[in-house]
Amino acid sequence: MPKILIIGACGQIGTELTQKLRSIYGTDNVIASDIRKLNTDVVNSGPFEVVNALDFNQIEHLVEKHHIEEVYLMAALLSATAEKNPAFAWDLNMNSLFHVLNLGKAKKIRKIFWPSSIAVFGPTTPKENTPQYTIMEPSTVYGVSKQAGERWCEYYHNIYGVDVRSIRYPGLISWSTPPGGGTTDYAVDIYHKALSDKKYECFLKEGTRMPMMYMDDAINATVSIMKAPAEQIKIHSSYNLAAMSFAPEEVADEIRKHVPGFEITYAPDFRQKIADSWPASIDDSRAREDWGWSHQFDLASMTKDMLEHLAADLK
Ligand code: AKB
Repeated sequence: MPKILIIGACGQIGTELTQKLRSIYGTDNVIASDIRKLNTDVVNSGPFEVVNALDFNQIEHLVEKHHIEEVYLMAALLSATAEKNPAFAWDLNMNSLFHVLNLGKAKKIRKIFWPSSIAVFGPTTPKENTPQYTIMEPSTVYGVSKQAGERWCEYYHNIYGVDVRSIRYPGLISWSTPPGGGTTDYAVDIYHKALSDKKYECFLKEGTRMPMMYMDDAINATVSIMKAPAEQIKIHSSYNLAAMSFAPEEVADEIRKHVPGFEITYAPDFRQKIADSWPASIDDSRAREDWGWSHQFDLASMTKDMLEHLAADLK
């Protein structure tokens, strides 16, 4: 069993990833860490350490103390928050990555997972069925940091032999963890508001189609790219990954099948410009061919599952 460190374990993906990895590899083999004890489930369900992802010495100390072999670096500022604090977003998103890559280069860890995003694409990228290799001119701080990060991952693999694996996540939707400052967050909020208020004011306008994925699928993809034999990983920047694409009115229509009378209104804000710069759909055939990725949830099955879980939580 590998000894694993998750940095940013209390965030939207980290919370569910921690539980999943603990169920696969054993609680004591998965060390969760974050800047603070932000999530009691994560903190109380196994070993937890407070760590600043910007402090190389702290990360190195944890790696040595727990004999860590694999690191999942989930700490990052997402697209909407990053636009409000560009300097800090660049610092956090890039330097935390360098720290972990440098531990790989020094052979102190064996394998790294680092998340990229559809934000690496920009307004000049083909919008439909966006290919793995295409024009990439991101127009957000977050996208620029993810694209630079991808280049560094590939460089560290090619020059220093670092085993780093990465996925370009679409918008992620989960019933159990709140989103953390992204442009796709409306697709989580809408389900909560459907049950509490029967109406939702969307910060994106009608017709804004974006690639999305249910968290269960995103976690399965993360676990399976990390488990894949090294020779199956042929892309060392980051893999396109897809499950479904929809616009706000399409989720609203699907929700209405379970919550009759649900209403959606639109009040686009600064996030509209970010959404407009991203793809509407993604070609993820390389992930499917190389390491056997396949998704389970579409809009209908995700909506049913989301509403069932959220309704049970309200009782
Ligand atoms: C965001 O909206 O910033 C994220 C992402 C697509 O990477 N969910």
